Amino acid sequence: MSLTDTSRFISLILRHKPETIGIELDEHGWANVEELIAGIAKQQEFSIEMLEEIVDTDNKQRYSFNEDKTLIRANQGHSIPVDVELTETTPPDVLYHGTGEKYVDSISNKGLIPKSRLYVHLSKDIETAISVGKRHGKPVVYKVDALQMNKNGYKFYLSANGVWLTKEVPVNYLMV
Ligand code: HQG
Repeated sequence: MSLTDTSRFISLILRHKPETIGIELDEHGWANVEELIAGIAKQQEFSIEMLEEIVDTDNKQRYSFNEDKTLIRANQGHSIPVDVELTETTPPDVLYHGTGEKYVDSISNKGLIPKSRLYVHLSKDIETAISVGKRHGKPVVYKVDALQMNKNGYKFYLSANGVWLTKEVPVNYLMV
């Protein structure tokens, strides 16, 4: 497995299914580093050096170690209910959400919902939103009126790796 494939596997473990390798996350989403390495090493060659390289070089900086590197967690993107101690942050006036054309009808009815994840993911620039949208087919980018949402009491969080998160975006704050 390439490091990129292994990084995807780590995403699956740390965001969605730690049970795949028989480990658990704590309430803040932390996995024990030794357990993670031992669990992955049952399926493929794996070491602390490889894990460090993945964390350092990940193109979206998806993972963080704690200070003494005994614990590791994903910075965002979870489907399992963990509290990664996100900081509530005032958003820029406009944020972007990239999606696939196939979801547009449903989004026009229900607005943006987190579906399987804990939050709706928003980007600060259009380019990032386009690449997120491409994961779902022909990309469509919505502009989100974050200024007005924030004024109306919706909370926004900025993850450790720069992804903007909010619980939902009702239709009236969306512009194509
Ligand atoms: C769509 C990647 C129908 C939503 C990215 C999205 C991101 C609706 C899809 C992160 C809907 C869920 C998250 C509604 C929203 N009806 N569809 N009412 N509301 N949707 O993968 O935002 O590489 O769970 O638009 O970079 O695509 O994994 O969310 O298209 O930051 O680190 O439902 O995942 O990061 O898809 O991506 P996802 P996402 P990583």
